[in-house]
Amino acid sequence: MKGKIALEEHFATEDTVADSRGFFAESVWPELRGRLIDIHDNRLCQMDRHGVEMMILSLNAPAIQAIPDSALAYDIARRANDFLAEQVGRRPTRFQALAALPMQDPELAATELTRCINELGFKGGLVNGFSQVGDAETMVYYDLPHYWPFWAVVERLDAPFYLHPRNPLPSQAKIYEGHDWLLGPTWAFGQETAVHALRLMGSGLFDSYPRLAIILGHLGEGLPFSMWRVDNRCSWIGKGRPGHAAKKPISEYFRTNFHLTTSGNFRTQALLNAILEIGADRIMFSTDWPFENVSDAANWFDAADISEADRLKIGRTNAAKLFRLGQVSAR
Ligand code: GRE
Ligand code: ZN
Repeated sequence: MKGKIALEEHFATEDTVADSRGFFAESVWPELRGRLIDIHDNRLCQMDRHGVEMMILSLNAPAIQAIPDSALAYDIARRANDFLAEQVGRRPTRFQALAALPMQDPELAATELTRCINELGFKGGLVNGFSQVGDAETMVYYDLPHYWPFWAVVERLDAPFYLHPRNPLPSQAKIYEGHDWLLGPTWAFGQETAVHALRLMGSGLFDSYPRLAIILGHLGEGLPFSMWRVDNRCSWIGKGRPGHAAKKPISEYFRTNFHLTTSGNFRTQALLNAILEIGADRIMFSTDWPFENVSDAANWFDAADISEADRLKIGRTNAAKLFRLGQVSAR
């Protein structure tokens, strides 16, 4: 399929590139580093070769979220966003941007998101899971009450918010001890991000801010498979046990406030399950470049056994609508 739009597509600056180093063998680091830093060369070739018209770019992980000092997090986020705005300005029909945000301080995060949307023309934000705040051992999740004014700003700006994975802190990763192979995208990323998303759903956040649009990668970090079971456990069978604070069944928020991408999960069985749970209107093509190959994502997606109507929605039009890309798209 030509004209695909992809939105979990990462780059790095010299400030943040080292954060991606530990995930791959040293032998592939030079290649990966090069891919992260590059915007207009190999990346664009890959896009041209595999029918990706546009990438909506975001910073690598965990980057800003792993900087406990709020002022420094703000500074590095601003520098990354300014750099990204410049790159997008060179080829606005091929690249658009999601903002990196200093979530350590919800007010600064709101200020930076507002600047990125209103002044730099960004299309939303992408945040790498919980933030370390004040010291390296503190984890803060965004369902907490002091984040709600931030969410009010996100809703007012109509800005889609991508909740991207990061690893749990080593002190919280006892379950993976002796099994480092489970860290990162293999398993720990999905587990960490799914729980964070469930915390948002169960907090009642979406009762107060019903127009929020949260995006999850990797076909939903396992959540489509488990939504019925979560609801079932929270209904009659869970009576008398601690309940969540939200008004509706959890799956209603999932179907109403969430969108998924195919990033790093190029499996038709998983896609069909996601279509059945959340609908083809809420799924968008993505690759997860440079950690995954554009060729793998595109070759799978272009031939996947779905209807051509769904391929067009998932490959292009859902993203064009959600991010209001009409005015920047080449066609
Ligand atoms: C990512 O998508 O951010 C990512 C990493 C590290 C390894 C794989 C991966 O940050 O997909
Ligand atoms: Zn990613």
